[in-house]
Amino acid sequence: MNSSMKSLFLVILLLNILLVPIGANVIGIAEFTKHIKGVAKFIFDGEMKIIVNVKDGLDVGLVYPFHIHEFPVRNHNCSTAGGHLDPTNAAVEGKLYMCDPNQPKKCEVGDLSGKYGGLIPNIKGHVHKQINDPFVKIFGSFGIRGRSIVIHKPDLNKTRLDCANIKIVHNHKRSLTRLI
Ligand SMILES: [Cu+2]
Repeated sequence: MNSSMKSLFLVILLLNILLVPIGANVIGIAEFTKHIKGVAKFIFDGEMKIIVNVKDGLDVGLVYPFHIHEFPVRNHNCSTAGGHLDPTNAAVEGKLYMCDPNQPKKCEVGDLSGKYGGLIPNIKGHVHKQINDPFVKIFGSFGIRGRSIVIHKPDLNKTRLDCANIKIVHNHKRSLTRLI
């Protein structure tokens, strides 16, 4: 092995040491690309941490509802995402559903803005919101796998402004095997 190869190996080793701890627990990513430029990251550290970053597409002065929806989005059509993720049947058909943020357990699991408030753009139109949610899981009926995120307009019709599928990040085996 010549010296340039040795130094290359050293760089790769260093990069591994530096990068693995930072990204190790990111287990899901949803990227908004159509009307909104932004990303939602899911990090599992005993509890689900959800980080939403929006760079463009939201108006200052409005509060945008957002949820985990039951189905993945097909053909960029947000109506294919179905309803909110609600494995506990918190919303009963024919009854008015209201989420009390003081009793998040009684809310729909996917009702993130009901439990923790909507997305509020700052003066630049950017959003950085971080949530710790004890109910959202990775797999199964409470899981993010195979789901999507929908950001709604704050109007009466709850228009679906944009949506993105949650992709499970498979290259972080260490954090995944620990959880299964
Ligand atoms: Cu929704």
